[in-house]
Amino acid sequence: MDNYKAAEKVIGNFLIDGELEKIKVNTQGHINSTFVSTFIKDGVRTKYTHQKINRNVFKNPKEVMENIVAVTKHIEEKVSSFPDKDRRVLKVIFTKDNLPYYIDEDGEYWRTYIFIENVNTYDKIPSVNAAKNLGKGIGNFQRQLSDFDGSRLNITIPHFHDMNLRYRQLDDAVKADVKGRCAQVKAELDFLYANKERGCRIWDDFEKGILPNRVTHNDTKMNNVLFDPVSDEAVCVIDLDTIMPGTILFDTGDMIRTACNTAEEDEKDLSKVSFYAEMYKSLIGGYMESADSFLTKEEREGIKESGRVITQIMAVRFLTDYIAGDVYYHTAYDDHNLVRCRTQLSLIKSMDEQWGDF
Ligand code: ADP
Ligand code: GN1
Ligand code: MG
Repeated sequence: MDNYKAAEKVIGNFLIDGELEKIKVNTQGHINSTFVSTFIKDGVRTKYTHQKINRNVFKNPKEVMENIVAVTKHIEEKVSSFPDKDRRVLKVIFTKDNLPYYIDEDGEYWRTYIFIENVNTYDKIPSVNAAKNLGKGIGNFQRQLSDFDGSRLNITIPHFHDMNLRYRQLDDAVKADVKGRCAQVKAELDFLYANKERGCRIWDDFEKGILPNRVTHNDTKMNNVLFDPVSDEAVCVIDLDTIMPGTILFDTGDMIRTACNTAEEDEKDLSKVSFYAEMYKSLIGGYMESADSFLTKEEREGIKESGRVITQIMAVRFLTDYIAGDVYYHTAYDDHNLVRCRTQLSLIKSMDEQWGDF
């Protein structure tokens, strides 16, 4: 069934008061199908986010929701004294059957959150102040979860940031070459294979226990963070599907990848893509304000490299998906995954040119 029609049908199963006024589509994420509804009750409008969980990516949506319910409850307690506590954590709306998800007639899993209003999301960092606040927000999020028992979490995507696995998936896609796209991406493949060993080090150090195992978000790209439109404070970290045990370097890496790029993730004009050193300094300054108290020496030493490694893993994953025929990420046009991969590679090259300067 068409996703919009399905959304219209499932919304009534959640515990929402009032009359449905409208439903809009949100296309910002690459994974789930997201809709925003507006309800009116006694003249007051309230918005909700409804998402069809991507079952190709999350094999067990029930376990995803168990994690989210547990983690949001934990954070809710941490932010309970804030005057704006309602926008500092995602609020799951349960179904009339008291479940955090609804299964539709096609077997698809849907969930509903309160839509957090009066916030900004960015695909590209707007200011050094926002960069600083993003760092602070991610550090804060890690701190809020520092006393959450990671063994309670379900593994929603096993080996999510395992670079060795991501290269094996690339190898498999290249061998199958189902769309005959490999000939076109020789330069990208050469670069990625030349950088393989360096890219695997963070995962390997995590597996060896050199990097501590903590509860991490694992998808801290900038548009998964909501900012206050006036102060630019990062008020809420969303998209909690991949919360799992990990190293904090997965999170520092993705915030660096997305906030320290002078262009968007899918910029076609590669001359616009470069590593934004000014943003980096501000981002890490902000991050340290929240995280300085708990980081180990090894974690601190790995932060800069984490930006390169997470950019690399995204390049590998985008290219794998391009070669495999665009089966994982949502794409808006034919070469979208290839464009995304090339942007990541340009960013890495720019990091390499500037890395020595700080
Ligand atoms: P995906 O996994 O597909 O990235 P997300 O959970 O990140 O899905 O949601 C996609 C987008 O929807 C986000 O980038 C954000 O703009 C918006 N969004 C999702 N949930 C909320 C919410 N509760 N309040 C406000 N905006 C939200
Ligand atoms: C996906 O869900 P979204 O769009 O926030 C992906 C991340 C990638 C990101 C690249 C579960 O994030 O791992 O970093 O795209 N999420 C999943 O933009 O694969
Ligand atoms: Mg997202």
